[in-house]
Amino acid sequence: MKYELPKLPYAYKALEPSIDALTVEIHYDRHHRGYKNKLNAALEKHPEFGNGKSIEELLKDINSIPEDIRQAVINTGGGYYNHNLYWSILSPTGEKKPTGVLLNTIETSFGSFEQFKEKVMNAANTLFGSGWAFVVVNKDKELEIVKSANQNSPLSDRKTPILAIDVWEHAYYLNYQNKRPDYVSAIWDIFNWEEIERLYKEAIK
Ligand code: MN3
Repeated sequence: MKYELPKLPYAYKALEPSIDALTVEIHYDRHHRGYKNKLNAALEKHPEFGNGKSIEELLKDINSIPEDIRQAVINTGGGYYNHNLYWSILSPTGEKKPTGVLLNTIETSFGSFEQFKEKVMNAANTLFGSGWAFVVVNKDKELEIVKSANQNSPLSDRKTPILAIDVWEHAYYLNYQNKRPDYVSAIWDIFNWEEIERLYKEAIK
């Protein structure tokens, strides 16, 4: 069984003006598809590890992956999973803010939604090089903001990501060039808080 590219749940241009259509197309159709293809290729050497396991299971138990393909799975499996998450938590029609239980937890943990937003943006803007800023649920079921280099997945650290900002240059460079903070700021207009809250509730079960 091979991992498949999830269908993008909106048109390439749907995330404009926060993310332009060409960036979404190249990011999804070349980068995301590329990770998926390379993950499947790496697992051909040890088919038993891809067989029937979800990508989440694979990344959570990364040390069980044979050493000769482990780094490839960290890179390409992480890339595949992180992008699945990224597209799923973006939406052209989202609310501007979370509601309900997630908003309550954010306010309790970070003081206010604005302070939370500030901290997430700071993580995304200060990550050196290529990587991600994530909001995760840790093993104590608390919210945490983490920076992650390359395609390393928080799942391999026993943390469940519920929100992700890709800060590799391929995620913004066509439109924003070197102005990463402008992209990091604009993405707040297109977060899919309904889906992020669903992931939160799933993670604290
Ligand atoms: Mn990317």
